[in-house]
Amino acid sequence: MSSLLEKFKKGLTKTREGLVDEIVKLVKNKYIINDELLEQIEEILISADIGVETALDIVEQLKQQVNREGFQEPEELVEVLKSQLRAHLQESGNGRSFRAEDFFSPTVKPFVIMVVGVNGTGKTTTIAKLAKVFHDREKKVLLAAADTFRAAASEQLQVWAKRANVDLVRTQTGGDAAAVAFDSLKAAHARNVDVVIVDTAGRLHTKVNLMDELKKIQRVLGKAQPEAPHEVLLVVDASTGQNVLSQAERFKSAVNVTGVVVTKLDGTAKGGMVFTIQKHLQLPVRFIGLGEAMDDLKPFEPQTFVEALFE
Ligand SMILES: Nc1nc2c(ncn2[C@@H]2O[C@H](COP(=O)(O)OP(=O)(O)OP(=O)(O)O)[C@@H](O)[C@H]2O)c(=O)[nH]1
Ligand SMILES: [Mg+2]
Repeated sequence: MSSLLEKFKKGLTKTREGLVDEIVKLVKNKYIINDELLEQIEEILISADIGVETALDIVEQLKQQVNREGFQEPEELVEVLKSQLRAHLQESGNGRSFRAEDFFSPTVKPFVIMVVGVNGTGKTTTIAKLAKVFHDREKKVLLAAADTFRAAASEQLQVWAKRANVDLVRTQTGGDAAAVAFDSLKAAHARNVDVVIVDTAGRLHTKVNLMDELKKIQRVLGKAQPEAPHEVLLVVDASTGQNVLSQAERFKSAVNVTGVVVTKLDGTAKGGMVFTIQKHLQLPVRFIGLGEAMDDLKPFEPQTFVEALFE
């Protein structure tokens, strides 16, 4: 078995227990496939945060397939469900397949990544994890501590930078976040840096002035280097619930979000969130967080994700 599958399986234990194990338990105790059974499956899907619309969609397709192919045994539904879930993940998310290989071997230099999201979702740790992967691939990385808002934020990033063995540009708390972003790109050009990752302060998506600051950071990066930032990653906590949609819409309208990182999947049974994001946001999930350790951030692979839930 591939190590990625192993990692996904371990990190998705809670979602597997709350979703697939529940459904398997349910169908084992039933003798016929009827509306009641399908409704119960629907409820389980919704409770795993797959989203009402997607859950209804999946159950409708289950129904059609049952009628078409004449399934009799409730247990036969599990395989059908698996292929439905796989199809849903692959069809959505903008249809673009994400190749981590390309992401970690960028052709532009410096490759500029800006990381945004509400408070505490895991932005700074995600940056550290990404920095380590780039560093391990012998890319020269520079981190920009453009979270000048929270006291101790840049110290936190400094600790991570040391651990990942990469450089950092910072200023004092309360300093100008956009200036840090600008300076980091200037430094990157001067120091022949391959990858710049810009950390930003966590902010409530409803705070207009803070969202304006993000716009400014994005604009300033573009001034220091045309086309930058090349990636704007929105980091969301997997346990957020359906509120993730309004969060993401606000961030999308402020900055040019290119992809999503779903963190803390290891801590929740609500990993169905990934389906919600791919379906409703027209944004690809790029990475998922499966724990707090440095190598717990993994590229999102729909196929492996579904496989891990069913094994
Ligand atoms: N279990 C688990 N914890 C995670 C994961 N990602 C981040 N965390 C934890 O979430 C907490 C917050 O992480 P930070 O990286 O500081 O979050 P942040 O978004 O930078 O927070 P602010 O800068 O305050 O907005 C830390 O305790 C992390 O260890 C994950 O995938 N799994
Ligand atoms: Mg942070």
